[in-house]
Amino acid sequence: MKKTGAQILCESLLREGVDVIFGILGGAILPIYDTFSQYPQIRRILVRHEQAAAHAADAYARVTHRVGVCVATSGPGATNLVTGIANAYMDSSPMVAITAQVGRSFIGKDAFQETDITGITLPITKHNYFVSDTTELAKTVKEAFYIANTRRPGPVLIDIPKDVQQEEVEFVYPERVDLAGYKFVSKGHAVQIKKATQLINDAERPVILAGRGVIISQAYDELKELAEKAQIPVVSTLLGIGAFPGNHVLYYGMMGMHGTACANMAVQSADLVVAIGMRFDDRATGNTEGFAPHARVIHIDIDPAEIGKNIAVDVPIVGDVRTVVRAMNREIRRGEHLEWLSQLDKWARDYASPESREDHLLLPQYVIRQIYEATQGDAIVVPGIGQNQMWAAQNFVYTKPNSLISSGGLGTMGFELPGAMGAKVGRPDEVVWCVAGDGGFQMTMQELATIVQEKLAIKIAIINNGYLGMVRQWQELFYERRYVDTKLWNPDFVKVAEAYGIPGARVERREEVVPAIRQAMDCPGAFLIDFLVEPEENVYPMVAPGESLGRILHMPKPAAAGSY
Ligand SMILES: Cc1ncc(C[n+]2csc(CCOP(=O)(O)OP(=O)(O)O)c2C)c(N)n1
Ligand SMILES: [Mg+2]
Repeated sequence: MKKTGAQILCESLLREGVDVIFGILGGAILPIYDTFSQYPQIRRILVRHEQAAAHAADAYARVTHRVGVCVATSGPGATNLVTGIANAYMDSSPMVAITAQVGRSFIGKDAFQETDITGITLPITKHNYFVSDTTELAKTVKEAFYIANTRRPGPVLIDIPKDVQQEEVEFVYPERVDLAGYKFVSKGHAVQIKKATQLINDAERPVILAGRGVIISQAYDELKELAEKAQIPVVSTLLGIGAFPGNHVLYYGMMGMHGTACANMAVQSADLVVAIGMRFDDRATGNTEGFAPHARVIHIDIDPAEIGKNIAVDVPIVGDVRTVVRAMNREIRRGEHLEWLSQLDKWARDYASPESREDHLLLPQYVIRQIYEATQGDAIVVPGIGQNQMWAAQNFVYTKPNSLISSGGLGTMGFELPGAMGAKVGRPDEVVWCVAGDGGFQMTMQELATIVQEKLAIKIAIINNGYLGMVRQWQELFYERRYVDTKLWNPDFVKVAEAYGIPGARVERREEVVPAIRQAMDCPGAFLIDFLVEPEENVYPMVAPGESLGRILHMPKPAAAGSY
């Protein structure tokens, strides 16, 4: 049967199981949007800026493990997606971005709103397509979805000229994809698995580094079995938070620049590092020269390009984390490591966070802690970038799998609000808390309109320190307190929310924190709380950039009894 390119796209999306798209339209994409009206099965979320469409699709993908779809018109619409696509690429999030292009006869003529978006996004997409032949469109969509969500997930862009959207051709949806050269192994090499299990069985001070790969492959049970059976302590990267229960006795927190002192000391003292689905990002490893100096390294990752990229590896295993760890568990002996674990427990006690230093102050750590207490961890937290993000990572206990959705690799301010939108659309039954920076919030706060229009009951906590806080912290520590352009004038965020029809509260004192969080939770719809926190509070512990993990700056004092 003959169909237009726009219909073929919609039919193909349906066959890929797409039930929601995030986007905003324009001239070149009008045929597609016009056709969307015939497909009410596909929910359209009308955003206010394309960056938000990409972040929302990205977060939707992270919470559902399905491909998130964003749509933009040609030219500025497409270029506005770029940051969001790069964000998804850095954090291995499966996404398909659909952009419109000017008609084929206009290409190369600097036509109105013509941009070479496939050229622009080449380094930040897993793959991209320019559809020059309408008969190729169905096959292209099939491949795009396959590529986006197999092997190491990532964004794929499809650029569709306006006249391709309008042209009628025969529609046949391919049954399968046939991509020569796109191969991957899930199983992991048996000999390597054997070597790894031997190292684990023989280790005295092993530590597991859990990354986002554990979450992507949903290897929660397998990781737990490995850790429990062999009694191996687990630390995680920022994006690995939620791979292992945050309240488990074997969990020692996040490693890296703002990781717990205990986690970093564990890595530095270990005789075996078992890195699972993580890529040794510099924020996680510190200076690679001094990284885990006494340890052999096992690295399990689906992407062979990650092996040996930043850290020399003794036993590489390329494969799907879940499949590999499952195979390893069959050969792992029961272990004990009593001495090692009691050493870690001692470090955890001695270097616990001294958040309670001054009880009368409104400290950001306290705010996050109270959000945790109020939700009991039964929530998805979507922070921004900077101090708020680190406090959200450190002070909320992520007991549920995949409950922290954060921009890690790109560190994109403004991710928080659209990210929370995508999370809520993907998991409508979950409580979603957006923990925003006052700076980052202003980068995408136009999306309050989308939240209202789409009736998304998101709870927003602005950690308002009046600063681009993390940058200010670096100025304080490394630029002799020269606060160049980090002080922010802010609007009254409660009034901003009110203008959009969202109720809110301003919190200036510690006693007001809990009642405000309660009020937000009791409110059936969206709610915004503006927490005016201590302006110059810093994130500790900290490993200064360029230092190795063992050199923990401002190691906090041992916690006073009865903190919080
Ligand atoms: C789009 C973007 N621009 C600039 C930066 C650099 N940057 C990192 S953290 C930060 C400050 C963030 O301020 P705010 O959102 O208020 O969060 P806070 O650190 O105060 O919690 C900046 C400017 C960034 N990460 N992203
Ligand atoms: Mg701030």
